[in-house]
Amino acid sequence: MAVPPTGRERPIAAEAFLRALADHGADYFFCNPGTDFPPIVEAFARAKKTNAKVPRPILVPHENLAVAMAHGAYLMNGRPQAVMVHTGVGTANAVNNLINLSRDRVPLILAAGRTPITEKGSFGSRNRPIHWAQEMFDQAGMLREVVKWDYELRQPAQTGDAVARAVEVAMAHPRGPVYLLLPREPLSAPLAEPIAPAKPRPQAAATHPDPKAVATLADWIAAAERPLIIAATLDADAVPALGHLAERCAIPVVTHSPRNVCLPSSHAMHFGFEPGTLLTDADLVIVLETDVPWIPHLQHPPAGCRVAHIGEDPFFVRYPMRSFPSNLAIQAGANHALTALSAAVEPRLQMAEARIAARRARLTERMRTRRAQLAKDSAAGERISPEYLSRAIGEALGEDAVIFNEYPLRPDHCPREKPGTLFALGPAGGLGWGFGAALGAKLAAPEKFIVTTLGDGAYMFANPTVSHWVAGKYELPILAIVFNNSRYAAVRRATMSMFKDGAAGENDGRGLADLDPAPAYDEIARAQGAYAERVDKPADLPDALARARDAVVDGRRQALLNVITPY
Ligand SMILES: Cc1ncc(C[n+]2csc(CCOP(=O)(O)OP(=O)(O)O)c2C)c(N)n1
Repeated sequence: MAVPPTGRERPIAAEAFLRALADHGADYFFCNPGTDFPPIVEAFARAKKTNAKVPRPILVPHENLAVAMAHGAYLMNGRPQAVMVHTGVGTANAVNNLINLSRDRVPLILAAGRTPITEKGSFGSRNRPIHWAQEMFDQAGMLREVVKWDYELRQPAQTGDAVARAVEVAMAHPRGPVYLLLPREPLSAPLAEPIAPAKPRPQAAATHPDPKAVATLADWIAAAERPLIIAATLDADAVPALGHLAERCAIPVVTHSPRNVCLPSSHAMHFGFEPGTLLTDADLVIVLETDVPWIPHLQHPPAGCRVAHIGEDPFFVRYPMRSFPSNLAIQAGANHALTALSAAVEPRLQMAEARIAARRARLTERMRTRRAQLAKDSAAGERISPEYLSRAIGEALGEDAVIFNEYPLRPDHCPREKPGTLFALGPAGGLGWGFGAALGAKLAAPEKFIVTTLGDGAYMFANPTVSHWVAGKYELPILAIVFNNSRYAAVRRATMSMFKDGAAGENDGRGLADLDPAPAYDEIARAQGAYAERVDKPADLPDALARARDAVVDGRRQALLNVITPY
């Protein structure tokens, strides 16, 4: 049977699926197909003939990269994203970045085929040996912990409702991925009714804070001698609100494990990325959208210091263990919370102006020292240091470049003034994210100059052949900068932190961290059509960065710099 028994005059469920995704705002359909996809292929082919509204299909020959691309696209357009993969095996390949997206609260509809249910007798019944071995007792079981919802389509007529429900749950705050299983039989079944356009369901706005809790925190701010704000990730609309509160009350802000621009680098209260003595001397710490404000094993606020947590989920309820001290929790969108806090604190500041002025003077001095130290740390040396490379990137690429950093960029040395110009690997740290996220961002925001900074390890995790192929195929000119130290420095650091004096330390902690001999990453990229250079000397770096930028921005070519930076 080549076509459903009813023929082509009736739509099949796969057409309703694609149409519903498009109606609910998914612009792209990132996918890596298999034998579960024929109804999808048929639906796209029919849509082409009839001009039906469907997302743009983007074939990505590795699932992990497809999920990373969806993340990058979401960061640019804020809309729900769709990825579809092949049964359980494709799902398994997607789980690493799915964990990243889950912790980063990305509304992804991850769909997967399911091996045909029937062994014979139905349109779509099993017709390959793999259809037996690929069946799982609980395909969603492998990712249920990291999705908010999972569902298997059983009735073709329910397709539109299943997509609507998936999107509704994914977009509800805190956002996150959902999983929809699509067996071949219902997906290829004809529908009794024509496909009706779907109306996106209303989304709830971010919550407002409890006024009583805001008043309490405003009292604490007005009374504090050494307050500190720690932030990790903020929506762009909350950045000015944080800037205002920090400036008005002279509260230093530290971005611990930064995942986006929480405050412009030049802000007078931007005190970098390590809490240090600002934390250990504090009498009030405001933890703003931060899962890990400090590392308790290494440092902590002093006894008696008040700690307040603010966020849409200030308790990080899906983290199995998390025990930071807390005297107050405010569950709210960051923008609403900060705006309310600024308004509440203002009338309380009259009594505190002298204290604030003295603190501001102290902090201004501290900032002077900090900036002088940063300039020293990023000065050119005999070899390219990651600090020097980070500064050169910031200077060469301009303030509008959007950087996706998978670890190596030193944010202290690469100033970012505008919200939305730096994104970093999420808190779960699953490698193989940055290149894909940058490609997805370029797809969704073709007018932007998109850059990814990767360790050589992270570059290999990205499936470079797939990444360069996608960049070429879909004409996504982005710049990849590889911080090539021929090692997993993070693994070596971890070893040294525990066994510096052990046998592993005798080898400088290099066991299982050595990536020598480093492949010629520039040649690999060139073979796939990229503009590429290897850079060894500090003096050559600014011009090499400028040439690569021109290749991307003017030449509209993908580019890669293989920068040799021992660390
Ligand atoms: C999927 C996955 N596997 C392993 C790790 C553990 N890991 C964390 S950092 C790292 C090394 C990264 O190397 P590279 O990108 O070269 O950066 P460097 O550490 O040298 O700065 C590894 C293997 C991980 N985070 N994710």
